[in-house]
Amino acid sequence: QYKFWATQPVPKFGESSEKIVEGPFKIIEPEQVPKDPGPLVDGFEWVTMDLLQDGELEEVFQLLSGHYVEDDEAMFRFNYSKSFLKWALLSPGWTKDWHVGVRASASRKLVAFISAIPVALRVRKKVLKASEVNFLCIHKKLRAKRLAPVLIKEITRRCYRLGTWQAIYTGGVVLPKPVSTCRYFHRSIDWQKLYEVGFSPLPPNSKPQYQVRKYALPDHTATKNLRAMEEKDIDGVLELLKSYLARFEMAPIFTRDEVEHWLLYKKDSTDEQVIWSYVVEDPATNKITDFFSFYCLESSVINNSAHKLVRAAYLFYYATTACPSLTPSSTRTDLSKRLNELVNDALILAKKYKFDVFNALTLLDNNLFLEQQKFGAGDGQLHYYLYNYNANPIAGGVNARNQI
Ligand code: YNC
Ligand code: MG
Repeated sequence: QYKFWATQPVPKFGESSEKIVEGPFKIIEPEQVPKDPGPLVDGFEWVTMDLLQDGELEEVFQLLSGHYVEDDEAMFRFNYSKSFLKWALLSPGWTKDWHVGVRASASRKLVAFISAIPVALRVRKKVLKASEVNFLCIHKKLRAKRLAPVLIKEITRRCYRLGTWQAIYTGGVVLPKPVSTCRYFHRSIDWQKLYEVGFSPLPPNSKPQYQVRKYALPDHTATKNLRAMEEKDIDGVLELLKSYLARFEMAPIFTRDEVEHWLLYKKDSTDEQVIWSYVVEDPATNKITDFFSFYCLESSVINNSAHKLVRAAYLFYYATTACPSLTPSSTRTDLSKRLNELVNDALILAKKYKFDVFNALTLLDNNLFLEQQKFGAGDGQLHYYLYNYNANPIAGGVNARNQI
């Protein structure tokens, strides 16, 4: 059981549930970190991928689109677009060194990948200089050969080499030992299509037309002074987001550059749009009082002649001043009312931009609107893990960017 993970600086299952003093499992001496990668099985070699080269980006895209995460019944597989991969992997502070590939020596074919990006991650009161590890993927023909631990050890070495001693990662699989666990919720937008691809069942005693009516949405948003986020909003959004996230036990510390990168869609970009962000500006004070964002991640439908892709919007960051910690006169009921208004508008916008479904996790204040906005619990869970940092469990969800 967990032959590899048992050797790593992570908590074990079944250890006492008493409160621990939080901190690293081990201190690594920089001079003890090997300067070169460990050995790979014969016939394969390490490569560093240059995602600024369209050909190399295309190779990572192709590997993931054929071999990345599927649901348990193998009906859908994430289809991260090239624009998405640039957004996710070329974020502020990125380094090529953390875009690690494995090629077959003879054919030069890319057969595995793992990546990391830097993040300042706050865990309760401490801020860790950490990495977010994501997009671990091994070609289907090379599975179950213990290659994953080799990739994980290599990305660890490369993080250590750059003085990054902690990491955060997420996954649907259970490993020792989650610091937090979230559930996926789904809100149908095009119920008929979701039914046809086998994503949404027809509940007993219902009829398709009832389901379609249940999920109908207005054509226009309702929140006053809501508009797409612009360049001039970056500082306002940064300030609002920072104060809103302060009340959660774990969250990244955003910089201005990160707000710009993760939240602002540049209309002049040649990339297709990945992120949609909206703000509410108070016309009296010109302050940003609310914002929300969602990103686009399509899934391939694996065996369906009518539909090839499901277009999903994922709720990303949001914040509102209508919350007790920002506005002392505001109650939890006010917060709930405001979030329902904002998320209902997010659904309306997602419909306008042709999304089929809107997904959210049980984190931040999402429990205040999921039911009212007709989200249903999915069967997927998302576990959050910290590497080389012992932390007490975090209830009610955390928020790291690498939920993406
Ligand atoms: C997983 N998702 O338990 P034990 S999420 C971590 N994350 O080890 P093999 C995983 N470990 O149990 P395969 C894992 N899945 O013996 C499996 N493992 O201790 C562990 N799928 O290796 C597993 N992408 O090579 C076991 O398995 C060992 O050939 C078995 O490869 C696994 O990106 C995988 O789901 C997932 O491509 C690569 O199945 C493959 O099956 C695959 O024999 C489809 O491996 C795509 C997929 C995973 C998405 C993600 C986050 C990854 C985090 C990795 C851990 C990072 C730690 C921090 C490092 C930086 C530290 C600093 C500073
Ligand atoms: Mg393997």
